[in-house]
Amino acid sequence: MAIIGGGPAGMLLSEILHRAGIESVVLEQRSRAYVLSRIRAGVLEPGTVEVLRQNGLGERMDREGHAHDGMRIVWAGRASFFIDVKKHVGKRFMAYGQTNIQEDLFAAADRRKAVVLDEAEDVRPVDVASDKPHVTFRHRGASMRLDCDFIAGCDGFHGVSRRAIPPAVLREYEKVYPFGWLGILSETPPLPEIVYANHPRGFALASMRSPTLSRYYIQVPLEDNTGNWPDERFWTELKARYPRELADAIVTGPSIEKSIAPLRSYVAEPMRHGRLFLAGDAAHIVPPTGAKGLNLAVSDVFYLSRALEAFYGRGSSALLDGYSDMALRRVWNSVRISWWLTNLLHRFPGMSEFDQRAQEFELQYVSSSHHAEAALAEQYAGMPFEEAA
Ligand code: RFL
Ligand code: PHB
Repeated sequence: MAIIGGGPAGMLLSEILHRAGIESVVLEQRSRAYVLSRIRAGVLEPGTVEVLRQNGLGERMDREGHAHDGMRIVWAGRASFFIDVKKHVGKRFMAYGQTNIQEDLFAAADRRKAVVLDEAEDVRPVDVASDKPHVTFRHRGASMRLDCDFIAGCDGFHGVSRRAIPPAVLREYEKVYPFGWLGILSETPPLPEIVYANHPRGFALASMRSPTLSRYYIQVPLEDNTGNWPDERFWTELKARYPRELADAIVTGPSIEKSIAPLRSYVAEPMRHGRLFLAGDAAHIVPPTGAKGLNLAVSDVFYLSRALEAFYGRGSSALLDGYSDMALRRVWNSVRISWWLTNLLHRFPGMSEFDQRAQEFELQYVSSSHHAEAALAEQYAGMPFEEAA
């Protein structure tokens, strides 16, 4: 297997395949230090936690991660409400940073002496629709060619793999939102729960990485930049979006990371072309509101590795042939709930009084209906993986 991209999708695929006796080479364009410096996801669905545990990656997560029963939503001037995932789904999810998962994956790869070529340049999947695909690239100044049975495109939204699917075959579905999230990481104790806020000043989110590391986000205009947001201004704005008792409980301190991410929904179909299989952000992007991106990368990799194991173990291509459809069913569930939560919780520029009122009453409904809460809890926890059948 050639795996393009050494983010969580590519490294996890390589790990699971190795455990099944299938060898791979990972080609990553950045340095390891750069990959580890990206601060991203923090919330793991129960299914993701299970996949990591089953593949020998659960030890540190279970020690350092923080299990949660649900998440809280607050909105201007009203009482907050708790979406109880544990009660409705019987499972807990986990706050554990993507950076930690990436470290755990590199450590596991080092232990098995995996071939992970970083700073690989000009990586190109070639002849993906033939029986003899290969990948060309440059590494430490040398031109290289990697012949393989299959190519996994795990190179994120800006990667090259998706572009190897001919335009006549590729269908793209996209929605760009008119705002971004400004996120900060700070060495301060977090609030005990993950709390999403809808406020006239805009959306806010309180999350965590560890008992001493907090992650907060606020909605900002797309054209904004971090230079406009010295720490003091960030904390004042964040607190203004939470009710008094929560604002008072937020512990402030210097930020150790600050960045703005645009929000987008995007799906590429199909996720397979010939011997090329896409997984993770290479095939789809969701706005972070549902905390789904990394979890989808893990479910894609779960389906793809299972299909490859069936191919090499039993000579059956049925799961490889069904990979795109099966992965996309789960992808669209997460795309839909992320879009819905984004609409529910943000203030959109140009929102009419009607839109505003409809949003308020939708929040009212979710907070007062057992059925609405159960539906949100089920989707926040993530739909179960499909059987191989
Ligand atoms: P990645 O992580 O982008 O990794 C792709 C890797 O491919 C490399 N690459 C190439 N390599 C070789 N040749 C090329 N031409 C290449 N082009 C790119 C890149 O350097 C990189 O190392 O994709 P992957 O592995 O699919 O993983 C996806 C996740 O990273 C992403 O979905 C999540 O971070 C999204 N996300 C969240 N997901 C969750 O499940 N829960 C969350 O709480 C959550 N919060 C978030 C998020 C993403 C955020 N940002 C900044 C986008 C919060 C934020 C703010
Ligand atoms: C995070 O902790 O980074 C986080 C939590 C929940 C989200 C998105 C990001 O919906």
